[in-house]
Amino acid sequence: MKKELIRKSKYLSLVLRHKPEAAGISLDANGWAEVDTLLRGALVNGVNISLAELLEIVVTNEKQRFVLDEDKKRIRANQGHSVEVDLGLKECEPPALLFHGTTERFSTAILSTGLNKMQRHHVHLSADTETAHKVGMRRGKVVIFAVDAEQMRRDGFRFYQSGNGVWLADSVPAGYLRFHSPEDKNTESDG
Ligand code: HQG
Repeated sequence: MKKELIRKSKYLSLVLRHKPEAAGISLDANGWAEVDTLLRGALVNGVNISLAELLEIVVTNEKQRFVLDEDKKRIRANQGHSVEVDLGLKECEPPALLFHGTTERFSTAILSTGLNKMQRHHVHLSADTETAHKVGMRRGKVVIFAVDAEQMRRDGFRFYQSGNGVWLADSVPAGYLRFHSPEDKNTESDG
């Protein structure tokens, strides 16, 4: 994606996940914003996004962060919110192992209190270590945890999948975590 579009995409993430007020708008209970209102609000706040650019961002975003409704009049973020919205996520059965990438400096805390959702609605997990690695890299030296999703399910924990395929959980207690070393046998991506 072009640099300029990436900048606009980041702004849309900010507005649609965390700070709708940055574009002078509010989201409905399910996280939707009217496209017209959003683009007008963004412009007033100094960010000029054309309708064509917005559509291009939705289609080409490498993580499919945004989705339009059927008549393309409303847009929302698929996941990652800190503002209170109900995405209507359905419970799904995860693969036996899921992964979480983070940074070394958080690992002691994580091993003692488990994975917590922090500012977001859920703990974010992936089915492959490659994605976990990318997520962890954002913060420094990467550490990947393997999550025993199979045992968690048996113990009654719920999992959800966002519209763009991110696995979500309310929390992961430390007992279901172990360090994943690159030599370990992996699922899909390395297999
Ligand atoms: C850590 C991006 C200390 C957790 C990414 C993470 C992802 C703890 C940070 C998506 C902890 C929260 C989500 C504990 C968790 N003690 N630290 N007990 N429990 N943490 O950004 O998973 O580009 O909210 O390990 O690519 O890093 O925005 O979560 O490091 O998919 O679409 O607390 O955000 O996607 O950070 O990233 P985040 P995340 P987008």
